[in-house]
Amino acid sequence: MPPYELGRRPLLAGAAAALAASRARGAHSVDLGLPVRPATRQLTTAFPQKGRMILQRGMAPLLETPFSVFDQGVFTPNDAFYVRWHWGVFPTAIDADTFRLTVRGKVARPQSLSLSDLVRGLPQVELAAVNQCSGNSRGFVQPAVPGAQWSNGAMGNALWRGVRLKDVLDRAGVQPGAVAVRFTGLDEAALPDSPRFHKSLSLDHARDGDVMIATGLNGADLPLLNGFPARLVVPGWYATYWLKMLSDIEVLGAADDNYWMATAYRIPDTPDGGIAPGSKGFPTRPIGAMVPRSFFTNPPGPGAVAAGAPLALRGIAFGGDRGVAQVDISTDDGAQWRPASLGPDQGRFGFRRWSATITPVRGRNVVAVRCTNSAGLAQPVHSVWNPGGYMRNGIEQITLEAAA
Ligand SMILES: Nc1nc2c(c(=O)[nH]1)N[C@H]1C(S)=C(S)[C@@H](COP(=O)(O)O)O[C@H]1N2
Ligand SMILES: [Mo]
Repeated sequence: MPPYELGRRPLLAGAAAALAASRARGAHSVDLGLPVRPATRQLTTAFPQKGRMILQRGMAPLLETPFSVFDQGVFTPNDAFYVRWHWGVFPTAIDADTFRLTVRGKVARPQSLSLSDLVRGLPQVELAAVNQCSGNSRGFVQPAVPGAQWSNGAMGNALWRGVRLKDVLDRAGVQPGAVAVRFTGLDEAALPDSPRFHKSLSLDHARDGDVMIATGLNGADLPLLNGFPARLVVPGWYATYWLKMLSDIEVLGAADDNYWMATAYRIPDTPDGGIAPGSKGFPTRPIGAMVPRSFFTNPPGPGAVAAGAPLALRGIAFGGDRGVAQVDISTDDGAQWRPASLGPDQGRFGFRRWSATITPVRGRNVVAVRCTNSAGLAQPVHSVWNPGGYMRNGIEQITLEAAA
C-alpha cells in the first residue's frame, strides 16, 4: 500500500493503519507499500533494547521504525528508534568503566576521555534533533536505485544529552593549520580490504557549538544499537555524520579523502542535489544539510471518512537544518494551501507536530501536506532523483474515499 507518495493512488488505509491492524493480529510482517518488490518485510522483536521493528536486514542491522510510532508523540521512543550499521562487526557489550574516547592529531593536548570525564567534566547540554538516514524513503524512489529499500521510518526525533564537541576540541587545543575533524567508532569493516567507517566535518562545523557528543537519548543511556556509550549528533545534517560508538576523534591538517567522504554519500553538485535519472560523469559533493519534510501520521482507515463531516488529520514536520516556519494543507491537488496548526516548538532541529481539520467531499479526496522552513525552503512537488536515492522530500499526500 503506497500511502504517502505523491502520485500514487488510491489507498484508503496507510502503512500506519496497516501496521496497527497487523499488530493487532500479532502478524509477523508488514506491507510497506513500496513500488519495489518485495514490498513486505518481517517484523522482529529479536534485537536488544528494541521493541517490534521492521526488519530490513539482520546483520549488519537495518531496523526501521514502524510508522505508527510517529503518531504517538513528538519524540521517538528509544526502543523504537531506527537502527542502521554499515558493518556487522561491533561490540555487543561495552564496559562503561574502561571505555575511552581519544582525541588526537593536530591538537596541543591529546586526550583519552573516560565516560565520567565526558559526563561530569564538561558542561552538559540537551537538544531536540531529528536523526534521519540520507536514504530514508529510498524504497519509493523511481526509477528505483540500489541500497536499503527503506520506507519512511529511517528517521527519529529525540532529546539528545551530552557535551558540545567544541568543548572537547577546546580541551585538546586545536592547533593552527587544522581544517577537518575525523570520527571513528568501535565498529570494524567486515573484510580486511573493506573501508572502516569514518566520517569527517570541517573544523568550523565541528566547532559551531551545536554539534554534540551525546551519551543520552530521551533521558536514558543510548541503546547499544544507537551507539552506546557515545555518539556524534550533527543537528540538521543527515545521520551518516552521526557517528556511533564514537571512540576516536582525529583533527586533520587536510580535507579527509577516506572512502566514506570521497566516494560514498555524495550527491550531484546541483542546487538541490538532484539530477536527471541515468546521468553519468557529473560533479558531486558530500551530502550535508537536510531539507524540510512533513508526513501524515493518522491516515484514516477504510470506511472511516464521511463526506461533509469534519475530519481531523495530524502529522509531523521538520525543517531540515532550520526550524519549521509553516505547514500547509491542500485538498485540491496543490492549487490552494491553507495553514495547519503547529504543536509546541521543541527547537529548530526537532519534529514539530501539526494538525488540521478538513471536510471531505463525496468521492475521492487527495490531501497533501507541505512544510516550509524558516529559510523559506518548501518541499517540492517532485522529489529529486540521484543515484544514491538520497534527500527524498517531495510533498506527501493521502487519498481518501468519502461516502455520502
Ligand atoms: N560507527 C558507526 N556510526 C554510524 C554508522 C555506522 O555504520 N557505524 N552509520 C551511520 C548512518 S549511515 C546512519 S543513518 C546512522 C543511523 O543511526 P541510528 O542507528 O542510531 O539510527 O548512524 C550513522 N553512524
Ligand atoms: Mo544512513
